Amino acid sequence: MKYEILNTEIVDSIAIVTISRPKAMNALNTRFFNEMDKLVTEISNNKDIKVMIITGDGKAFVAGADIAEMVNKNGDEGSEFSRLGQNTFSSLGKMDIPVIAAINGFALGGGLELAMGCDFRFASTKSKFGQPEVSLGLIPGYAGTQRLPRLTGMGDALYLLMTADMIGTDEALRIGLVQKVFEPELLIEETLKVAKIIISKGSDSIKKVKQVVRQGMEMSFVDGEKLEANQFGTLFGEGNQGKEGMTAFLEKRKPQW
Ligand code: CO8
Repeated sequence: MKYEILNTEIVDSIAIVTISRPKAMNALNTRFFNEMDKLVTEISNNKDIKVMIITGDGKAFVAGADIAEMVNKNGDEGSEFSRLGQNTFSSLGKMDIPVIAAINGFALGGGLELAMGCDFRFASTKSKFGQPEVSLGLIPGYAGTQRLPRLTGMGDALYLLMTADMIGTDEALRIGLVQKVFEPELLIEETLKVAKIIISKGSDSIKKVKQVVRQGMEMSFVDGEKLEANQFGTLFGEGNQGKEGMTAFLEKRKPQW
């Protein structure tokens, strides 16, 4: 597939994916979802790529689902479009590598839902966040009703979902929606720095942290503990990264992963 909306640049084993439909504020259409599905498969199959960063072109990260594409859909088509986006955003959480949102501007509706599907979020000081669906007579359809309360707690989530309030970075930091904020010109540079720190760690540990946290969020605490203990054990023993990491510490040298 030829990518029209997604531009990918590889920098030091890091895929920087830029959503580029700036005239429509990078609004998410069917083409975007088809491209993102293909790209997730490609990146997952490329063992040289260790981190994926998603950002936007222009003054928006993503200003939501494409309203012009949605307006004439019937109920079944609306549900289908919802499931398409839910599956695409869930696939980011199933990738072995970390996926970081570098939010460069408006992250509204489906745009905030995309960012919430990533493992964590950095933002430029110019960013604005919101779930404006109720202003359109809609509700979020790409799992925003599920991810937002899990990230911020129910009160802040219901406040944002019911009021359609558009918040800035101070408030987004306060409620835990984003983890770090940078000046716009430093956003990608600083995100790359963090990506490189992650790459310097044991890759098996990073993969398992993601799996155990994400799967654990879907199960009971006790089942999550069992999952953790099982996965913890897989890192021990000859040939495993835990063995090398601990041995390197005791030998006062850097681990050779
Ligand atoms: N869809 C389609 N086009 C859009 C969208 C969008 N979400 N957002 C902006 N655009 C277009 C505008 O229509 C405009 O096009 P044109 O130049 O042809 O008139 C162009 O982008 C530039 O936008 P503005 O002129 O409005 O730019 P401003 O700087 O004045 O405002 C805003 C920027 C604040 C981002 C404003 O564009 C805005 O409010 N956009 C809509 C935000 C919104 O409501 N998003 C939620 C959409 S609904 C959603 O995401 C639901 C997700 C779940 C779907 C489930 C599937 C069924």
